Amino acid sequence: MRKRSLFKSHMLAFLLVLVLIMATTLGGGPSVANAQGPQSDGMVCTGGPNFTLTSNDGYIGTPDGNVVYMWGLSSGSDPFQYPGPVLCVNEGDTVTIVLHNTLNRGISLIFPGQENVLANGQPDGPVFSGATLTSLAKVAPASGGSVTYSFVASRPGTYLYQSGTDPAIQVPMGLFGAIVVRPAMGANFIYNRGDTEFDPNKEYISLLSEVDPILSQRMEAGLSFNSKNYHPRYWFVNGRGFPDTIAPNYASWLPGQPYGSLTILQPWEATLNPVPAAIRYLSVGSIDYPFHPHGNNVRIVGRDGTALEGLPIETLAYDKFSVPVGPGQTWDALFSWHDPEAYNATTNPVPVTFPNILDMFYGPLFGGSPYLGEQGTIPVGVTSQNQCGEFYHIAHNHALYQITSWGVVMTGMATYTRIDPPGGCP
Ligand SMILES: [Cu+2]
Repeated sequence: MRKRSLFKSHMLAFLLVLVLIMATTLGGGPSVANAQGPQSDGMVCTGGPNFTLTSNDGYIGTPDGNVVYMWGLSSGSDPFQYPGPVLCVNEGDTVTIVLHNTLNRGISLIFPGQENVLANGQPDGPVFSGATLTSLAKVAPASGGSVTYSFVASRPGTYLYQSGTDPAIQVPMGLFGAIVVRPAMGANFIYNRGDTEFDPNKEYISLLSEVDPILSQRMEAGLSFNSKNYHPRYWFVNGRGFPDTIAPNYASWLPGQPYGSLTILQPWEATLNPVPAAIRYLSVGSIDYPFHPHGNNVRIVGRDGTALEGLPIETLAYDKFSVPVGPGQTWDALFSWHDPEAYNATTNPVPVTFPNILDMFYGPLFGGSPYLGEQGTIPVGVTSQNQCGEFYHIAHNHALYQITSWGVVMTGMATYTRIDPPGGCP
């Protein structure tokens, strides 16, 4: 959870007005400003350790203009959402998750990486009908059934929860989410290690997933589906395809897809901004996603709920250009953006001649200037530049056919990183 100072609240109110003006000017497209709601960017925690997850069906919007039928898990009586909420707990908590099932089939939850999971107070495990495996965990029966799962969150890190019943159907249909276990060392660390410290105001998550719209269509129609025919056409970060990924959390035009993934940073600086952001990568996909953060390497400090360390205190953390997030994996990364050249219009100008502004073509996210924190002249026919001369760069899956949406290119599993000038956007 974030703290907001009074000053920041005022700044947010001002930015909100700015966003509304921008949204009006731009015709209501996705806004990227960090100004909507109590937590417009970053990982949204649902606090525990006692949770109720309710399965619902609903619809998501995709960047090609399609609307796709999905299943999802919501907190308590919240409406349908995709993906499920991020469950945040502390190391050592006894976590209780009551699963309420409103779908017309039995479902269950498994918790990869958690040990000694109980279901209704009894050790959980695979369920058989005769010799046939019917579920990997105790089932909440169709149309109103419940199961209470519990476990002790004994190890800090990033984990998945997902359906353990007919998972080849139920996971791609949307029954999954993330669990974050905070270490005893503090909520500004990923693990109980000093070198996993991050800025708690810059905590991000990229939960990667995919959807086969034919599977969805057949589930909506009550038909069977042969998984041999599985063929995903949509790829998502936190349940959205680009450019919806850069819209704020809880964007009003994405009611079933509450989580954005725009990362907002300021340049690393030794005294003013020395602590990196955290980005937690997870995948429920069917193949590896080679996710490329751009702008800098990330520093990998954990994998699958395990700190990268030797004995006794040696770090095994390492820098990575591209993060190949495999099915079911989680990767914990630290990320800073550096400005080594420190180009400045007066003290350190870029040593090339810029093209004439009349020869340039650019969108509303470009500040019109190559210098961080400066805005150029607005050319004829352009109604706005960006907020304060901030930079944007892409962060995306490098399997480029997966930054599409049923063939529409430059959509799908991609998002942006936003670099504000030092001190933030005024
Ligand atoms: Cu790239």
